[in-house]
Amino acid sequence: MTYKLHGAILSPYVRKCRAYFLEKQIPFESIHVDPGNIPSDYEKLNPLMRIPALEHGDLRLADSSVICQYIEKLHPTPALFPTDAGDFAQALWLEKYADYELGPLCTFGVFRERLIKPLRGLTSDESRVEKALEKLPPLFDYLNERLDGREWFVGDQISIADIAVASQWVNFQHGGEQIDAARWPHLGAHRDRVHTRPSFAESLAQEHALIGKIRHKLGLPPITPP
Ligand SMILES: N[C@@H](CCC(=O)N[C@@H](CS)C(=O)NCC(=O)O)C(=O)O
Repeated sequence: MTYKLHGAILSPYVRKCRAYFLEKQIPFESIHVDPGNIPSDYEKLNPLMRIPALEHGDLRLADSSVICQYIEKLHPTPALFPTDAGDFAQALWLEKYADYELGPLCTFGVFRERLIKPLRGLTSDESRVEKALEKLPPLFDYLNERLDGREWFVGDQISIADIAVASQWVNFQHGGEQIDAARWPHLGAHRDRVHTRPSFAESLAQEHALIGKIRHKLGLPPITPP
């Protein structure tokens, strides 16, 4: 039974699922769904009309966290959720932190405001971007401290926590921003560690090409990834 992942390449939540499949080396099919133009029958896949959604045989699942946990149950190795109860809870916490604290600022506050809105003919509100950028440093401090002396957020191997956090940095970058690695060195090194893994690197190359075209179309300067 094929896994069918519905969504768009630039979504951090779709990227999280994609990286998850790739880390586990599970074949899957990507089906493009534009979140700004979701077909009405998509409701069967996700009643909230958001991406991603997964189809697996007769099963239809919404939400990136749910999708990743489902995959984990069926393909437990390599483990991307720690087995130790405390580590498991920490990984869930950091995934939630990425999705619901970083996401609204990095993806919706910066990336969507600067790129997606103008692409859809809407006016970008730079004051919203500035507000998001003001709120981010304490979040960077927290994550940077958690990484002090560690390669991965939880345990000694990559987990859902690393994937979820690093996925948000991609949208931040697409929006023309970077984590300042001089101020947050552990976070900068962690970002590079995750983004250079094959589970991110291949699609990042495609994303950068697409972002280059979008930024050009919008008259924005090109970005140089770190
Ligand atoms: N918690 C959800 C968030 C999904 C989400 O917000 N997706 C955005 C795209 S990045 C979306 O579909 N937005 C369309 C909308 O809200 O109308 C998940 O992890 O899957």
